[in-house]
Amino acid sequence: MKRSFRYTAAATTAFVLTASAAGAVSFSRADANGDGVVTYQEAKRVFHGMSEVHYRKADTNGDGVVDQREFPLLNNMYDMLYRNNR
Ligand SMILES: [Ca+2]
Ligand SMILES: [Ca+2]
Repeated sequence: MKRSFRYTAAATTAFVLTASAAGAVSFSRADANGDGVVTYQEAKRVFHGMSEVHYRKADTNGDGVVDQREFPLLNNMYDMLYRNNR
């Protein structure tokens, strides 16, 4: 039932809309320990092969971690730089 699953997922995460629709990773999935920020270590687990340089670019306020507001950037970055390069 792939189709109904996709519909439900899209409905629940509709507010995260800035991340591109295809294959976007949810913030809660990326934040493995649930502390509200995604460290580079956590990011690597869901964005396979992402370099730290690119991770840092998504950290727009420069505090060293990616929070929920910055997370769509990380998603988009991964989509643009890694998913299209297959
Ligand atoms: Ca975390
Ligand atoms: Ca940050």
